[in-house]
Amino acid sequence: MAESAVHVGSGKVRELYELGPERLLLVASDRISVFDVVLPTEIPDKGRVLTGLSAFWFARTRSLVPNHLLDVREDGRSLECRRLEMLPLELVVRGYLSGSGWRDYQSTGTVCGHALPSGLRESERLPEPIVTPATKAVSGHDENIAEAVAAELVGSERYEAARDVALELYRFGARRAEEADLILADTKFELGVDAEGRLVLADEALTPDSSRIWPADAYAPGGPQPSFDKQYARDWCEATGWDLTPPGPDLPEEVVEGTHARYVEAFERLTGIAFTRYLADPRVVLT
Ligand code: Q0N
Repeated sequence: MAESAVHVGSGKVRELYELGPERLLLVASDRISVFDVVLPTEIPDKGRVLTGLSAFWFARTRSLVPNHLLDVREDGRSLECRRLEMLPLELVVRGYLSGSGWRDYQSTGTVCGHALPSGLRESERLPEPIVTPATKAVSGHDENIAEAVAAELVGSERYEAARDVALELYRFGARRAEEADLILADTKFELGVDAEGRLVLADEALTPDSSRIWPADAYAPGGPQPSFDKQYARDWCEATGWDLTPPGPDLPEEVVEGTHARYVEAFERLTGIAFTRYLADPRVVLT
């Protein structure tokens, strides 16, 4: 008999359920958000791609940092996880200058207190990856904070350990992405603490939804880069003249199909595993 799962939270594209006092079930839907708005059209298999990628990275980074993954379910879109005490911050690692990092740099010459060389262009590779912590602001949007503020939030020893782990994970993912001719421009991690007081990687890890992934062959600093996974959908939405307020437009079949193909391609290039194998047996990513 299926155990009872009580719904305890929703993200834009994921749902969180409680499996008793010690475990959670993280379910990734096929919803897609574009310009921060969830579209009315779903991308088939998107939730499975993201779940499979997350599980793949959790399995391969266990020696760097323990994580919350307990099991992948047969549906391919659900992860059983250990319940943790979450740190009240997100660790964003940036290897390239993009998004809010680029905006901060343009106005202050720094990103979250990191002094950077002058004259950097948008999307340029940074001399070293940097960690820019953020908190969930009341608006629901993330707010960048200085590392000193993050250290006050969780204690400096805990913050420094979390920062070091995030940097190691980014380097691990960026190396693998490079081997797949992809650029992991930046990525976000969420960490928690287990009952024994150990730092544990949680949430999703190194997925297209928690990262900026760019095709390396089109990389051209000096402007924004196309997103490997969402660019078709973004371009199509923009071309409709949509004002970026909800609801977003419906996606036509060819854009759904093109976006689906990019997600599957990202999965296969990063994992080296055929997506059909994942569908047949999701646990294949754990081995
Ligand atoms: C937790 N969030 C924010 C799902 C993800 N292992 C854990 N233990 C306790 N709490 C959480 C986790 C995890 N992961 C993380 N909320 C609770 C991210 N959510 C947003 C909604 O979708």
